[in-house]
This record gives sequence, structure tokens and C-alpha cells, in this order.
Amino acid sequence: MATLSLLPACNLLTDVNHFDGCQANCGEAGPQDADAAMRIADGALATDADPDEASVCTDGRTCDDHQACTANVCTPTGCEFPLLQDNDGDGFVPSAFGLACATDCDDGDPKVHPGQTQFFTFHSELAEFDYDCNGIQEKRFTTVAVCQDGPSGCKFTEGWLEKVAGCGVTAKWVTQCVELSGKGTCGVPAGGMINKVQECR
Ligand SMILES: [Ca+2]
Ligand SMILES: [Ca+2]
Ligand SMILES: [Ca+2]
Repeated sequence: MATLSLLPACNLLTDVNHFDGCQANCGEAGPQDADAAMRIADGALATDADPDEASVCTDGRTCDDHQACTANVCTPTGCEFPLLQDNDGDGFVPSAFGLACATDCDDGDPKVHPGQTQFFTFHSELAEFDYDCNGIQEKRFTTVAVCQDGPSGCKFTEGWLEKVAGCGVTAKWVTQCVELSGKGTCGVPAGGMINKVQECR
């Protein structure tokens, strides 16, 4: 038999912050569940002892997606599982939360997140050039140019002149290698180099 609640029900239309703003407490089991998670999102708490505790709704339903990085929230007709925090909207919770699932190493930059496949020529505010948050700043272009005399003409590998450029650094990139004046004179001709910026992630 269902238990009647004497407290007013949540109104999701008028009570925007319905996780902790409505008097009915949204039917949550206690202050440790979605309320606590929402306070983290509000910035009031740095940690939550049990962010993944299930919410028991007033009608007896249980809301729990068993994900530590989302709150378990009862709504009048179902459940919601909003991320604890995602300021930049890239779908990842900031790593500052200290949870295994919290992997966004710069929550102020949507270009920075796990799984990022693009490389960039400029650094982010918090993650430097580690755009995919794996702890390493990988360079996109890693070959050093080779321009040598060979038995059948010039042996050439396109690449950086002398050494691999650092992230965001502009340096010379060799694009051509030819016999400058006959056999045995392989070298970089005029116009055989460009300025290139190293990209990283
Ligand atoms: Ca984020
Ligand atoms: Ca981010
Ligand atoms: Ca990286």
C-alpha cells in the first residue's frame, strides 16, 4: 500500500533546482544522496562520501544508474541522472572530483576531454597540450627530415629540420630533397622548406 506524503510535491517547472529546492525533498532517501551530489554541483562541497547512493522515491521507486559521476534523482514520472558537474558541456566530469569516472582534465574547455582525437597548435588553460587527458602531451609530427645521397638518387624523408619541434612551436619543415648539381649532391633546394607549427594532444 502506498504511503501518502503530507509534503508538497516537487514542481519541476517552477522549482528549477528541484534536487534540493523543493520542500518534499523530491522523495529522496536522505541528505547523502542526490542532494549531496547537487551541493557538489553547486560548489558548496568538495567531496561526497557516497555520490552513488540510490534515491528512494516517495512512491517506492528506486533511482540508481550505478554510476558514481551522476546523481540519482527522482522525478514525478521517472528518474534523472545528471552529471555531478560539467561546466564546459563536453559530457565529462572534472577530474578534480577524484572519482575514477571523473576524467575531464580541463572542465573549462570543451576541446579537452578523454577520447579527443584532434591535435591543436595552442595550449589549453589547465591541461596544457594534453587535450585527451591521458597524462601525456603527444606530438603529431615526429619525423626528422632525411636528405641523403643514395644509389638511385636522393634518399628523402619529409620532416623537421634537425629536431622535432615542441608543442605549439613553429620551426622549419623540409618538403623537398633533390640533387642540387648532379649526382652525389642531394640537398634541400630553395623553397624546399616551410614554417610549420607542431600540433599536440
Ligand atoms: Ca566537462
Ligand atoms: Ca573539458
Ligand atoms: Ca594526451
